[in-house]
Order: sequence, then C-alpha cells, then structure tokens
Amino acid sequence: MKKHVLEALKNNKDRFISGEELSSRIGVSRTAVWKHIKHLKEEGYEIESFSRKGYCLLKEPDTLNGHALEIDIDSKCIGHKVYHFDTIDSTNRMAKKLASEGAKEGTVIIAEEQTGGRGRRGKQWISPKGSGIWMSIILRPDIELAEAMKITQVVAAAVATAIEKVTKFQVGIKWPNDIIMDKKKVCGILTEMSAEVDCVNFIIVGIGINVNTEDKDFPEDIEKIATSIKSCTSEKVFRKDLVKEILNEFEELYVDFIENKNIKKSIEICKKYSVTLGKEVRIIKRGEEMFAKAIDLSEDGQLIIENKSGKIETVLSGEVSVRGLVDYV
Ligand code: BT5
Repeated sequence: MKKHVLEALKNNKDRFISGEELSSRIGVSRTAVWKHIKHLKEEGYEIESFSRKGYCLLKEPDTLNGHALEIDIDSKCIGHKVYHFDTIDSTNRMAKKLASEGAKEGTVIIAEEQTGGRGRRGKQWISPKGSGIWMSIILRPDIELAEAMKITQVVAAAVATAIEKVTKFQVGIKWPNDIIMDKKKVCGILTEMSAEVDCVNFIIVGIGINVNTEDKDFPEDIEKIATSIKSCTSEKVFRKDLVKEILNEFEELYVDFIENKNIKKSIEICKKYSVTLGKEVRIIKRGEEMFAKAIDLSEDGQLIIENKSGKIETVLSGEVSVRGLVDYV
C-alpha cells in the first residue's frame, strides 16, 4: 500500500493531492494514508501537508528503497521486483538464496551497505553505507554453460554505457570485470552461477559501484587503487537514476544476447571503452605471471594477447593489470 501512496504522490509531483482522493484511489482509509505518509517522511521523503489541501511530494531521498525503484524502473523484466536492505553481508549471497528458493528472472537485490561484500576468488569488496550501488541481479537464461561465461561482458558494456550517460565523464572497461574512471577502479562485477553439467540453473550478476564514496571511506590499500564517481566528477549522483539507467541498458543488451543469440553489440561496446587493448598487460593465471600485449577481444569476449615470443593466445579469465593504470605492478 505504501508503494501505491508513493506512486500517486510521484505521479502528481506538482500538485497537492487530498487525503480523500488518495484513500479512494488506493482503497484504504484516510488514517491508513496518513500512516503511510508518516512512514515515507521517516524514510526521508519531503512531503508537504496542509489539512485542507492534502499532500505534495517535494523531494525524494537518495535511498535505493525497493518501492521507489520498482515505480521508477521502466525496464520490462530486469528490476520488476526489488529487495532493498539497509545492511546485509552480501547481495550476491542473498541473491543466490532467493534464486534457489525460486525468485524470478530479473529480481534485483540492493543494499545500502554490505558487511561481507565479495570480489572474485574470495576477495573482499568494500561497500560503505549509503555511498554506493551494491546490487545483484538474478538471471535464468536458457543457455549452455560456455555461453554463461560471456554475461560479464554484457554487464560491463551496460554499466560503462550507463555511467557515461549519467555522468558525461569518460569511463573505461578493464577486461574482464572492472570499470575505470581517471585510471582507478570505480566498479567491479562478480558473476556467479549455479549449474548442472549441461544447463544453467541461475546466474547471479553482482555489481559494485563507488558512487558518492569519499576517499576516507576506503581502507588505505584500497584508497590507492579505487575512486568514486563523485571524486571524478565533483558532483553527487542520485544513485537511483544510475540504477535505472544500468537496468535499462542491461536489459537491452541481455535480451539481444539471450533471445537473438547476439553478443556483438556488447563486445563492440567493450572494445570501444577498453583500456586494456593495445597495452602491455600482466596476467596472473593459476599462480603464474606473464607479460604480454593485449591486442583484441574475440567474438565472444575473450582477451587475445601476443606474448613476448610473438605467440598469439586467448585468455578466458584471470587477474589482469594494465600498464598505465594505477593498479599496474
Ligand atoms: C570485483 O572483484 O571487482 C567484483 C566486485 C563485485 C562487488 C559486488 S557488490 C554487489 C555484489 N555483492 C557482493 O558481495 N559482490 C558484488 P575483483 O576483480 O576480484 O576485485 C576485488 C578487488 O578490488 C579487491 O581485492 C580490492 O583490491 C579491490 N576493491 C575492493 N573494494 C573495492 C571498492 N569498493 N572499489 C574499488 N576497488 C575495490
């Protein structure tokens, strides 16, 4: 019901809407309307109220409130259902739990803070309260295991496009799963899946973006390699606008990939934004270090490198650092 009150207020932003109108539209008593308005105010919504005129929404808070997101998101499937947590250990862990309990494709789990945010191979992801986008999307594509690996490139393409659209600041993609601004990491992507030998049960796409995060919010070792959108643009970004843009961009590229079996557009975007191609890279794979030149992305998003002896190889995954970026060692 609170969602319906909020929806009515958002749809009538420039005028007062009376308690009576709200109660008859939504089908609850005027006291119930008043209680929902009170809760919304407690959540940070600025709502002006006059006894004769009713209620008028003046300003929304920068929370990622599930109801508000569901109202605003206009993608068809991705984000139709949003679970919002004030604090959680990891949205990817929660997404896996919900997916194994039957949550539908497109369900989004988002949190203001993660206490056990995860990167790849058990690494930690720092997720300070209220300053970033820490979210996971549940996907249930009917694809083969080998295809599923490509999803990270689809996500990277969508996130890079969305950040650049919203901020107008130049972004880069560091293959395979980092988004870069000003030579530092602003976003990481973690793709996990549950699969049988021949089919995928579900895929969880985890996206962590430092949006309004301050340098002091990062531990010292991370501060050196990480940045936030606000640090780069000097402007606070309304996180909800960015979430909306990401989900829209992702849905378009994802549908193309799954329904049309076409990942071309995503790979083209990844190439366009790549900060890896043409550079000297250091790759660590199964404990072994290798220096090479990154020369291209294959049709399905693998990194093509030329090693020191001139041999062309394809890299499926691994730890990559790129000469010229802050984390190059
Ligand atoms: C990643 O791993 O970059 C994937 C990060 C995915 C985070 C999201 S948040 C929502 C969802 N729920 C989760 O629990 N996770 C996902 P990787 O490429 O392995 O990079 C991890 C490394 O990035 C760490 O070892 C640090 O060096 C660095 N790092 C940690 N926190 C960071 C931050 N906030 N910003 C930039 N770099 C960070």
